[in-house]
Amino acid sequence: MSLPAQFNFAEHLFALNRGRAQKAAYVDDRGTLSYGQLEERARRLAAALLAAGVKREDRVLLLMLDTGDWPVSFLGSLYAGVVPVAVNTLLTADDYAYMLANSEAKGALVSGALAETLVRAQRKSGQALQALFVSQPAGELPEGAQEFEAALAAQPPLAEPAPTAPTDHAFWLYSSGSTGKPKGTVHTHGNPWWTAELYGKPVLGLTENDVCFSAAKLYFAYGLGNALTFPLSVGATVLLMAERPTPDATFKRWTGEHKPTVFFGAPTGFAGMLASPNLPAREAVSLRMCSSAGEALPGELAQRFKQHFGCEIIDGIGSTEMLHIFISNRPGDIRYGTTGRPVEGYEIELRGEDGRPVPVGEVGDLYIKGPSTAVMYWNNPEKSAETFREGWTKSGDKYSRDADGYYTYAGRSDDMLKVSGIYVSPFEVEATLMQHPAVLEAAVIGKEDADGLTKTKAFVVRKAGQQVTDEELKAFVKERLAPYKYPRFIEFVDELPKTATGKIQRFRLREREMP
Ligand code: 3SK
Repeated sequence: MSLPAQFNFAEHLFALNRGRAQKAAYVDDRGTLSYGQLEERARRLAAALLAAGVKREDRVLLLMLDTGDWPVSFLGSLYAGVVPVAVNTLLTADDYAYMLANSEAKGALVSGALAETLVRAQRKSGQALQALFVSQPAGELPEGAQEFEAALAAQPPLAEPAPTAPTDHAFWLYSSGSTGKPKGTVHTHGNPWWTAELYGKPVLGLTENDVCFSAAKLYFAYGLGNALTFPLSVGATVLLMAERPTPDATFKRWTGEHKPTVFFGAPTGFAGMLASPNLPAREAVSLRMCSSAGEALPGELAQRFKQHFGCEIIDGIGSTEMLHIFISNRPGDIRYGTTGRPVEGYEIELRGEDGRPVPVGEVGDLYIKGPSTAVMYWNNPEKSAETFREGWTKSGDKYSRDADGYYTYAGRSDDMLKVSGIYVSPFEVEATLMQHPAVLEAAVIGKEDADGLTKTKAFVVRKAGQQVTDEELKAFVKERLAPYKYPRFIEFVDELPKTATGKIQRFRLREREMP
């Protein structure tokens, strides 16, 4: 398998689907976008970016809810050789200010509902934007902005794709770490193609008859593969949902007019759905397969799901750095409670503290080698060198492998927590709790719930004579950080366990929480 010297991923997808111009590529809450419309709109968007003064290789922030305008923006940027920086829609103006400055974005593509936050971020960052396109504006347009539809209508479709190479920068996603700022993870035009060839087609076996629906949004590497790269690589149809993937919102799509055949979720979501009184009957849905990633899927959960729907959940692990899944179970070959076996085309090593591979059955640090690896973290040589080592990528997860080659998750190597499939830094939450005037100290750990899924728990020491409730502290964190980062449980304690040198012993708090 190899790619030609000139390869533009957007043009590759458009060319593949030119025979399906009338077929639905995307169905969102507003209507249907056919393959023909997707290409035309994306090429108009490409022309509009260039006309506004954005140049090839410039970055543009893509801050949009999951609607048809998201793939138009992403593919249109790629077509023009402009590099979209796809960002999480749940973050704060401070987060976006950092991302605008770090990426030196020359433009932004934003949903109306998020435009006000973006404008605040732009002011904070001082980053000048040549193009600001607002999709579905909620009110008056910000100064200098164009309405998305008007920007598209004003330009004919760009005639030719940028003559990019497979190794040219195509797009960024941000990856978070336990300390420091998020890292701009740079992917090439070739990388998404590899994820489709190595995983989307051979492992999931997607075809043009599938209707794909991903609870993980398009700005996540997982969602981007599920709801763009894979379905468009086979000519399938994608259902998009702008709202939060609550059980009821998901059930509405499962049982609606365009019933998905393949659903992509995360364990917390599957647990929530199975616990819901509104869980649809097997006959009401058309699911033939589900995929799970983001956190390890407890085997019992997958079995209960299979009993109810008769449909397997294929658990795997991927990363923003590798772009998609590199170890996975296979349809018809599932070992519950494990993440499965390496996806063909990727090499996996588990290394001990001495850097050598560990024997079968022992836990080691997970390293991956494969053709979809990110080029680097932008402008961050130190973190790039820590993660991308001589062709191998350190994932930050610990795993063991059994004699049959199946891999089982054994926790994180760093302090990051994964809550509902999204990374949360305990240090960031602790630092925010300590900004509260009544808080002296705080320590945040992961705590397993009854389904075996990780939730955040904060231990808080109040200042002498000060009062504050757990609900007040939750609200305080929600106001200052992305709302999903707030601690689900708070326990007030008199003191935190510490070493002789005053370091908090989080492991003692974790031990206390063990059943
Ligand atoms: O969380 C995962 O396992 C994952 C899967 C696919 C792509 C990206 C990620 C982080």
